[in-house]
Order: sequence, then structure tokens, then C-alpha cells
Amino acid sequence: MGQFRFITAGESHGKGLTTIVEGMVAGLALEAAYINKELKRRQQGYGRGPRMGIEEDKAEIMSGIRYGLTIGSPIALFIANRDWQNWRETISVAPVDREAEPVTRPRPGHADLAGVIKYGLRDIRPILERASARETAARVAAGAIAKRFLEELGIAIHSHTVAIGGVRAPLRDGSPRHYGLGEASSTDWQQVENSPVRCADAETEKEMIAAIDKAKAEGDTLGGVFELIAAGVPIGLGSHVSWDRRLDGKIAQAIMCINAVKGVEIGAGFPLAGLRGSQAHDVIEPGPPPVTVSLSQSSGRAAEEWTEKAIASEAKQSLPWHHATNRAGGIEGGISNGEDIVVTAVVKPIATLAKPLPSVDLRSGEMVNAHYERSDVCVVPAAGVIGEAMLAIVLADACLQKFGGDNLKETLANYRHYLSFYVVADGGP
Ligand code: EPS
Repeated sequence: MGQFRFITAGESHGKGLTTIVEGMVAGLALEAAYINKELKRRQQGYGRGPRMGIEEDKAEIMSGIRYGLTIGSPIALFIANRDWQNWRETISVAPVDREAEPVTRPRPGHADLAGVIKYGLRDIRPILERASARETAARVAAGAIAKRFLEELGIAIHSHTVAIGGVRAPLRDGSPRHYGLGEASSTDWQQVENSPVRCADAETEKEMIAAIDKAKAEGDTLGGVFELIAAGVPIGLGSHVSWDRRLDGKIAQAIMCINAVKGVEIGAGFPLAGLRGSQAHDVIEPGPPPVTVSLSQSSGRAAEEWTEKAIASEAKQSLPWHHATNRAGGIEGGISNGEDIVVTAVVKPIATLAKPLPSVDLRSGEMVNAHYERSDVCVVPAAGVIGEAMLAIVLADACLQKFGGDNLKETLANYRHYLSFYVVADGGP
């Protein structure tokens, strides 16, 4: 990561989570309420466990903001763990008289076993505390800052649940997923926000809820698939020139590193394997692109406030060509091509089972059931919100690398200047 970076710290049942975000420009309007809204979205979702009833995630801004505006210095955020009150002895920073009983029954599919060996511990507790998806609250807080910045450039990011267990949402407008242009404009995002499983299709939503209920009753867990869409992305983020500058590579890493994610696709993804070259690509046609995204659609802001979005949209309209489809998911040769960026991720069923899988006790070497305290049944809806945060972080970083600037006005001026010569240059090498 380059211009825009962040690091998180904190154990799941420790005092709280800390994140430090570095590289954000000065002059960006940012309030805790904006970050807290994102934190709340992550906490919702049908299938979460009892822990979410305890926590009410709120970010305390410790630095980097003055009078509601960023000042260019690192932004430190703290999110308290309410549950820490119940774990003060177990997660004590200072030595205690009587240490907690060690966790010695590793859960298949979790970091438990490889973690204790790697870190030379006899207790799995420190591994599971940090491997816990609790850490993703800090990522969502960092991602909210990236999202706020991208809004200024007219870029909006959405997510929705495509599948839970074996239940799959129908394809939009009957066409194969990812193939249409203007994905963001063809989904009812308000409906997604209102859905407990973050799925816009009411019938599928019911089936997903029933599947979660069934898995819960049977002491099991469910995985699924979420989709991310970034709309309003300019042409030219990332680069084909070096492996580590390719935008799709950066996105894949940022999404794959979300807890429980086991697969990432960009655009048409894995089904491309079965297609011929003549079917797999997005034909370039003459004439300006069709207008697909209405200016006020992606957020609650009025159309006239979306100055940058309007400018970007106008710049796109000035091009003498357009893509007929979006199988590439908005990225060709590691460079954003101006279409919606479409990313899909597979979330495995989480490894903590109420009816635990067989394991081996690390102390006795005997066969036992894996460790269980309590857990979620399905985290796919929450994973989509975390995916939005990670995608926002990658895109904010890519925008800052491309357009630079130390204050927002400077960045926006650079952005407008770039858009002003969007049209293919005449002459040159
Ligand atoms: C998690 C186990 C559960 C989840 C937790 C992730 O927590 P606990 O062990 O306290 O019941 O609720 O997720 C969160 C706390 C969160 O904020 O998302 C795990 O083992 O990964």
C-alpha cells in the first residue's frame, strides 16, 4: 500500500480496537457519526451471534481531525469492546495470580492450530483473540474514511449478498451476472440496506433466512457469496506496467484477506474458464456510452452536490467509444477502464460450530470435540460491508497515487485536470 495506509490493533475480548489511518488529505469533512453509521451496518445482518447484542460499535476519534475537517496528520480511532468487562481477567495485560484455563482444542478451519505452533504457545487463546473477525470493525472504521474521500470524487461503493448456503439470488434482468453495464444503477440499494440478509430480492431473502434458521437449529454454520460494485470510477487507476501496481491484484489481496473469504472473482470471474475468447470480452463500439447512473442515485446527496461525479460523467460522455458489456468487471490490464468495478467473494461457513467438529486435545493428544464458546451462524451480510471498506481503501489509495495532493482542493483540481484530457491524445509515442 502506498499513499493511504492503515494498521489495526486489538484483541476480540480486550479493551478495544485501535486503528491508525495515514495519508488522508487535509480538508475532508469527517465526523464520528459518518464512521459509526458504517460500523452499525457491519454489526447488522441475520445470523449473527449473541456477541452483537453486547456490542454497540462507536469510533472515538483521537487525532487527525479539527473542527470536523481532516488536517492531514494520522487519524487514530478507538472502538471500545463492551464485552471486555466480562473478560478482564482472561485478557489481562498485567500478570494475574491465577491464569485462565488454556484453550487446547483447536477448531478445524480456524487459525488455532497453525497459530499456536507458529507462535510457540501452549494456549490457543491469544491466537483466537486476534484471528477473530472482531478486528474487521477497525477495518470498517478505516474504510469509512476512504469512502468519505471517494464520495468527493463521485465514487460510490455498494455490496449485496448473492448467495447464502445453497440459496442464490436470481440474476438481475435475466442476463448472466456481471455482463451488463451500469450494475450499480440496476440494483435497488435501499432495498439491500433494508434487508436483514442484504439481498434485494424478497423471495430469496426469505429462503436465506430459513436456511440460516435451519443451520442454527442443527448447530451448524453457513457461508455464501457477496458482490461489491464501485460506480463512478475514472479510467486509469492502477497500471499494467508492473505486477504490484495492477489494480485487480490489489483488490484481490484486500478482499481475500477478509476473515473466512476463500475466493475472489473480478467481473465474470470463474465462468470465463468455460467461454471462448470471442464470448469473454467487452466489445468496443463507436459512439458515447449510454447514460446508466443517475447523478443522485448512489447516496442521499442531491444531484447538484455531485460536482465531481457530474464532471466525470460528462468526461465519459465525451469519449467517442464505449464498451458494449462489462465482463471485465471494470478492469483491463490491471487498469480501471471506467466501467463499474465488480468484485465477488466467497465466504466459507465459519469454523466455530455449536456442534463442534472432531479435533485433538493439544495437552493429552486425545480425540475430542473442538473448542466452542458461542458464535455466529452466518456472517455473509457483514462480510459484504467489510468488503466495501477494503475496496474503498484500495480505491482511495489508487486515487491518491494517481491524483496526489495534500489537501482535498488540490486533489480535486488535479482530478478535474486529468478528466479534461480524457479523450485519446493525438500524436505522442
Ligand atoms: C468471532 C466470534 C464471535 C463473533 C465475532 C467473531 O465473537 P465471540 O467469540 O465474542 O462470541 O461475534 O465477531 C465480532 C465480535 C464482531 O464484532 O464481528 C470469531 O471467532 O471470529
